[in-house]
Amino acid sequence: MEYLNEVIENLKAKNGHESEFLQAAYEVLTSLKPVIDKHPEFKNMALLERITEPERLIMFRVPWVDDKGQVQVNRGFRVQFNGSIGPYKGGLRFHPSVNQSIMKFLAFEQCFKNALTGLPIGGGKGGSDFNPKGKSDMEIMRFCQSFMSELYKHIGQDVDVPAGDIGVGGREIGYLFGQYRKLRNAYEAGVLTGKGLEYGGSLARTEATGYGLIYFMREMLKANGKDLAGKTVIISGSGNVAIYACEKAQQYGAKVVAMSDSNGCIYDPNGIKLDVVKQIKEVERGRIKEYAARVSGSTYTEDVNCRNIWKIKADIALPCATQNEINLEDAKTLVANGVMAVGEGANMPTNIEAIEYFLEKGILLAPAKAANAGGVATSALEMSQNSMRYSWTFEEVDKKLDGIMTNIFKACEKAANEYGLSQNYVAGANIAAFDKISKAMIAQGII
Ligand code: NDP
Ligand code: 2IT
Repeated sequence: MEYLNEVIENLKAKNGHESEFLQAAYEVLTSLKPVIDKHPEFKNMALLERITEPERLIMFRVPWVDDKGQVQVNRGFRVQFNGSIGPYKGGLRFHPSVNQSIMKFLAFEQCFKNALTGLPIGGGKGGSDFNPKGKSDMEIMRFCQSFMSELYKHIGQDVDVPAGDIGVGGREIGYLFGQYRKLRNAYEAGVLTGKGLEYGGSLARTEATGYGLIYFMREMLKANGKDLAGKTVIISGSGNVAIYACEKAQQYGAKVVAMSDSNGCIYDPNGIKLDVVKQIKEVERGRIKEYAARVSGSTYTEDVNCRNIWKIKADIALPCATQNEINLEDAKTLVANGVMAVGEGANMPTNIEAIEYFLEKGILLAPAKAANAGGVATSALEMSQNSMRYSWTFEEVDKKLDGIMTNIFKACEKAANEYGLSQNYVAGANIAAFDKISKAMIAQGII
């Protein structure tokens, strides 16, 4: 314990201003306590110091010209956190809140998530404080081209493979890939994932994170004698993860009654009409508010912090928007309203106090790095298909995804049980992932 405390204190001293990164590291490190206690040799290897320090962090200027001819400057990042089990792999986030702390927390989490997939991918993350909202297509394209003009020096299909995240979807990946191809003068399809189906993308990658979340939830519920059929579900966000989590939950017979965006949330007691949400979000790039105007019987509540959604009574809550969207107060409201399971589609959506509260109350909590790993796992399947110059059918990819999510659940359950922490899948995920990364790092020496 002494070593663990020492590492945590040093991390705080070194990264005092990086609250999200410290939060992610603290959650992982504290849950590794029983493992560290069993391995005093880790201290001499400075294993925990190395696992919490990125191998490389790149920060760069992204200048671009807007539609009015005005020059704009944003900040770009790529954090290459741990490459011991494969090329760095992780998404790009375009959101005004992006900073070094958020990039480092996401890259750190990604290492553990990617280890859980069982596929050969290391952990990284990148992005920019660029705000895509309200920008024209041409502005998005010019920004992506400028971003890639620097990023291309640091990535490659065997080096580092970015993909999408908040604010980066199929359109952005297309512009980024085009610029990479032009600069490299080579068709290296495996350098980015989440590509369009016409140029090397994988079937089911769009659906993968949301579907994977529900496959994980299905397994977690099954292990505890429950299932999804007939359950009432609330889902925060209405982006890529939220939409496909909703689709799969509905296929399993659950009733999704609420979704949201950063302006507010919709409530539809008759069950969300997903085709309407898809039209608003995927086609029109509009606001979720529109839903209430189009579907009778539904209501919309304006809410800047997006917390109102957690006041709606449900059996299952799926936070699929952003980090720290569930705090202790939200957790108490959810539990008081009878929630029985929480599935993290977003990265680190539940803060530390809320996690502790859920676990204390016996709520089944599916932790992000396990439950949302279906996206990156399918990205790795996209890389495999690119290497083979071949593509699998939707059913083939979806079946592999289902198998991967089932295995991830089993690995979390097994690791938790091994340390007498049954039903604590948060600790189980951290321990199972650490086991793989630490072994790979030790085998490769002090690097
Ligand atoms: P999208 O950009 O497609 O959608 C994001 C959704 O969350 C939007 O509805 C957005 O609302 C809302 N949102 C974003 N930021 C905030 C905020 N600060 N406050 C309130 N609402 C917010 O992103 P994804 O669906 O891809 O990502 C959602 C989450 O899932 C993120 O945490 C991401 O890291 C995680 N994730 C994504 C994966 C993927 O494959 N895409 C894989 C694994 C995890 P608005 O439009 O109003 O901003
Ligand atoms: O957080 C994540 O796992 C992602 N945004 C997906 C990363 C990827 O490389 O597909």
